[in-house]
Amino acid sequence: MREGMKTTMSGEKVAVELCKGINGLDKIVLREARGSSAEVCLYGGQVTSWKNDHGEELLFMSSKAIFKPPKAIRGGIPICFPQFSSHGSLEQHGFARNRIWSIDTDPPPFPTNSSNKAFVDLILKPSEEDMKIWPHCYEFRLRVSLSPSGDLMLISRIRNTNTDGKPFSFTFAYHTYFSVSDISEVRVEGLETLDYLDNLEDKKRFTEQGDAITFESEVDKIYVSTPTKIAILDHEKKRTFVLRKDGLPDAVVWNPWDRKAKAIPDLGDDDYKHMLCVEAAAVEKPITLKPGEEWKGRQELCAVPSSYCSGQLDPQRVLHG
Ligand code: TA6
Repeated sequence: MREGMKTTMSGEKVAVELCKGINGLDKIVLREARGSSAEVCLYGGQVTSWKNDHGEELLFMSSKAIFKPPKAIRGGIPICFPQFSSHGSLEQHGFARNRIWSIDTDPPPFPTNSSNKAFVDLILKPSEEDMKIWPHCYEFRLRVSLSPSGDLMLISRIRNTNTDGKPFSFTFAYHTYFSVSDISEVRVEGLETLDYLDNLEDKKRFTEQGDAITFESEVDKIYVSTPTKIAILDHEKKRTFVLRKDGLPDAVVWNPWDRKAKAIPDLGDDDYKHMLCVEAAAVEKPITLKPGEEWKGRQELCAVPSSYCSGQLDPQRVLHG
């Protein structure tokens, strides 16, 4: 039996398994024959683990993450909807990550690679409580899939199902926490020379310098109109994460660094050294849907070996390969 694949009594390989996770929270485990896996918690519709075929965890999970509603799980890929950041009556990053999602037993036909069995379709609709704080009807369908080569894909489809003819607008992010060996030896390629809104400077607009981004202190930037591919290079691991995105024009880059990390109760004091958030997002220009209209936002993550010596890795090859 291949490592990582469970088999039923009849010897059938299990690519999708519903089971109990931390604190009894329902989770789905996706497994691929070569050994890669992913876990999706129904609470938050949140990917909480993504492992390669050597069983190495590729996403960061805080050492103090609280797997207990109503607190969002700090790590993996929280979903920020219907708003990114905090303004108005909604809580920071909206409420999708604080809700129990359901398995979608009747998903619309998704164009899918028929050989790929390791996927799950989830759905979130507003409760009566939600309608009080965000008075709109919607169907949020999320497909999480693991490719045979271990790539992780999230496709969100959000449809306005208002019957009162009213459009709604929202902002969105896949708040992805990448696991890195040492933040001071990580580079991000693909955001050079772009404009960004700096959350540490009252969201003032700046232009990024012309070289790869490196990290020596707290960073909290919303890059706008970004390319479809972004690379995150981990020196020590000789590993590059490639993030590909569609329908998500912006990218948020966040590391709290030491002082802010100490101020976040569900983040270990030293956790900042081993995490980097690079978030495919739609923030600068909210998305507006009329009743019946649907928006789709896709992100695909893969982890490739990289020979990381500054300047020796051809970013164009990584980004356009
Ligand atoms: O994505 C960056 C950010 O907006 C930061 O400003 C910081 O607040 C981070 O999200 C974490 O937010 P959370 O609500 O998950 O603690």
